Amino acid sequence: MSDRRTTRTATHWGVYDVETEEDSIASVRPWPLDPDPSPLGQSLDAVDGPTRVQRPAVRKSWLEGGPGQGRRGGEAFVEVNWDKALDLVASELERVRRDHGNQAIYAGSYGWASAGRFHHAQSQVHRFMSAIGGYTRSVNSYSLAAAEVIVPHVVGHRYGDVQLGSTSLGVVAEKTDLIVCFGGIPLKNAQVQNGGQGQHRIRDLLMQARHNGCRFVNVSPIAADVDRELEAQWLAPRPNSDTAIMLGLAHTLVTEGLHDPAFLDRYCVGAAPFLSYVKGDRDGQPKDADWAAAISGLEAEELRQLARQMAASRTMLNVSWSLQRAEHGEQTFWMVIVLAALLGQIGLPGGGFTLGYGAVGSVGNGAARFKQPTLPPLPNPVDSYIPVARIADMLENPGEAYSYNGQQRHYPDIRLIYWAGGNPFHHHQDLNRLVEAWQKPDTVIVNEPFWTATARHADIVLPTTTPLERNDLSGSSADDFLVLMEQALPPRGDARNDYDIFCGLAARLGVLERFGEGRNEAQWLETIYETFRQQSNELPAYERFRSKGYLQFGNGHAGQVRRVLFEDFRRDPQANPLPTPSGRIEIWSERIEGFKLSDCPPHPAWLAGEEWLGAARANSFPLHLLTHQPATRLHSQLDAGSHSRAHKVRDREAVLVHPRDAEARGISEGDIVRLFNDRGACLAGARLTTDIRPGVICLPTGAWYDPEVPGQAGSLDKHGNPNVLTRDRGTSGLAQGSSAQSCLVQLERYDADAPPVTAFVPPPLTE
Ligand SMILES: Nc1nc2c(c(=O)[nH]1)N[C@H]1C(S)=C(S)[C@@H](COP(=O)(O)OP(=O)(O)OC[C@H]3O[C@@H](n4cnc5c(=O)[nH]c(N)nc54)[C@H](O)[C@@H]3O)O[C@H]1N2
Ligand SMILES: Nc1nc2c(c(=O)[nH]1)N[C@H]1C(S)=C(S)[C@@H](COP(=O)(O)OP(=O)(O)OC[C@H]3O[C@@H](n4cnc5c(=O)[nH]c(N)nc54)[C@H](O)[C@@H]3O)O[C@H]1N2
Ligand SMILES: [Mo]
Repeated sequence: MSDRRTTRTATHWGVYDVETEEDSIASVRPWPLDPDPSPLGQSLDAVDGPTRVQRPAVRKSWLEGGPGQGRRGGEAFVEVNWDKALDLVASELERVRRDHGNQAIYAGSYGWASAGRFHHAQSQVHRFMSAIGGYTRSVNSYSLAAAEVIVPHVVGHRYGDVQLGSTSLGVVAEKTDLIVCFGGIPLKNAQVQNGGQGQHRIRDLLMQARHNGCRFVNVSPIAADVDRELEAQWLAPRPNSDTAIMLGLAHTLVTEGLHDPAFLDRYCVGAAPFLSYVKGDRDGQPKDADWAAAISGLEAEELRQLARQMAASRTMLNVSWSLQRAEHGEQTFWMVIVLAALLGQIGLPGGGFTLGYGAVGSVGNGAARFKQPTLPPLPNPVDSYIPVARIADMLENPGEAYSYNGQQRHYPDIRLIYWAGGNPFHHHQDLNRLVEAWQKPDTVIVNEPFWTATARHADIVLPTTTPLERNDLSGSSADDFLVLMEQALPPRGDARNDYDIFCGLAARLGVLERFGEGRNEAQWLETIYETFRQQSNELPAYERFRSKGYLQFGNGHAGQVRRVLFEDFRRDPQANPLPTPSGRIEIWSERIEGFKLSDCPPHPAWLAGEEWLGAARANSFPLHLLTHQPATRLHSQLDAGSHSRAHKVRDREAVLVHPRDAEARGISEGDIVRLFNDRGACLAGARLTTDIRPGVICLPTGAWYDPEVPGQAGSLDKHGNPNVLTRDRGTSGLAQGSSAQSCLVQLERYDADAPPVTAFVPPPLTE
């Protein structure tokens, strides 16, 4: 008897109709409303792989000897029943709270989790932790930390509001002559939007611009960062040199009288001292095109011409987020705003700057802005936080001082880590350092559907459902859709929803009423929807939404909103000042000057880093390693799924290498290669391409970390996780963001017998 049925689910990369038969997936099809669906959905088949955590599991020596015993990452796990697992977790939470206080619990739990907004793991874990007295949290993101801190100093608004206010690509398509993209507009990234996206429209909007004659310039080490069909001019600089390039462009504008002094006068402060820096009045070094060419490896004449074209056109400047995920990453985002100010087109349709077209699917997508439903948070009684990417620093150095956005702060002493919905052994830099730092706390608890590297480095692993095993609502405040997610499959193994896990813990700790408010899944979905509905009487009642299965805002015409960033400010800067101290764009920031940071001066500046092709370190490690977002998955999610695996090279992640660099090392297409530096080493599969600047290689993030000797720092990663190579240092004392894109390595052919990839084989389990 066949029992085929079709249900609808939503992911961060789109909406899919999932056909099931006998409780397993028969097919996955994009829903009909998406004009340009992402193939990532095919990897949903990973939900039935061997990597699923079937039952609660406790690391052997933790179970036998108690908190702090043994070593994380290499031991067998003992499977236990739910009652036992929840009792252990509850009593350990109780012990740590009593003996060390709630700030000793680190539950920042950074990560992307699932698109569903009720079962959103971070919302769940944070609500639960607040209910039991609070936790140390994290601030800012791996994505954008430097931007999140610098942008408010420059234009006053929160970074997220600047992003939501980005000039619509529909306006660009009509008005822009020239779009200069530092780091491109990678369509591989626009597949994704946190919370989901009903329609992928970025490709179409960019094609409209091209058809209307807009010219694209791709300033990036990788040609494919702008889609071929857009016929971009490709300028391939050394990575991390963008601030110097922009300064060189600024110099040409100013010395040739092509800039807009009236704009600087009326809308900015601090132009004079900045321009004196550009001209080299103080240090004797004009930041001219020749200077920028020597740093970036581009041609000086190319830069001069580009500056002249920019001044002669309606020009949009775009920066990819990767530019600020680097040493001194604050400078590139500050500088692009200043370069746009020199051109004087900020606030004009199709001119100015955008911080991240293409980085995710929503930037410039012209969506109506509804605040999406969320599980209501509870106030966190503990005021303790770290900048998110400083986790290893925190674990290693409790009590130590560090600077962050003008403050002197101290790291808390963490005794217990609780993670739900993220994968630090994917996302953090210098994993060999993390393997050690992660041994410090007494206890690590992880809720996970899969045996990820983070689950393997836990003491207690609680198996959770995937979105296909529950009902939910998906939506993003930057998208035009709200989608009902239907349960397609029964829970796998003994998996439970994060919500039910936290209800079980809350009951044991006496806060069930406060955490769960007596509601089940169905009641929460309705409650959350009803709260969402209060923002507009345009929105239908819950039952109507449920029977249709989705909502589309903007009267069915998605993506029609025409925004122009800072249009009001430009029209009348007195009536609509920016919320900066001066009310204007701060080319010079007195606030930042007051912070007295050697690595973040009061105006944007070129500061050479320790790890780029111009650094002394390049003598030992001559290749710049970029670790961009994977085209074939979202971060580490569903790496075991069919779509991600189909793109590996002999089971390893593919590293892009220029034929010239390959030839010098005797490497051919498809060879297994070893990437290494003084922090670590990994294997990968060579993919040769002239689409990358020589001297630069690129290994995408997200191949599951797979050390030859689990639990041992410095062990060879067999699979191709680039974070065994990346540096774990803050962007600067201002933002302390991730600087993953500043990384030098060496590369060689791997002639030994390559050890098989075991990332998708669960750790040893006993009863
Ligand atoms: N070298 C380098 N490193 C980087 C970057 C880079 O550019 N270079 N980029 C960084 C960036 S921008 C980011 S955002 C991070 C991303 O890092 P993460 O967001 O941590 O990566 P994900 O793989 O999305 O991890 C999500 C985890 O949640 C789990 N999960 C999914 N649904 C559920 C659920 O319902 N419940 C529970 N409990 N778990 C669930 C998934 O199985 C997965 O393990 O990586 C960062 N790391
Ligand atoms: N398919 C897919 N899409 C995603 C994600 C994913 O995991 N998979 N993750 C999402 C997330 S969490 C985020 S934060 C965004 C991130 O969005 P971004 O940070 O913009 O993405 P990246 O892919 O890291 O970088 C884009 C390109 O920048 C170029 N680049 C790197 N360094 C430099 C440099 O120094 N100078 C110049 N000029 N170019 C440089 C690289 O060639 C790279 O391909 O992507 C989102 N989209
Ligand atoms: Mo991100």
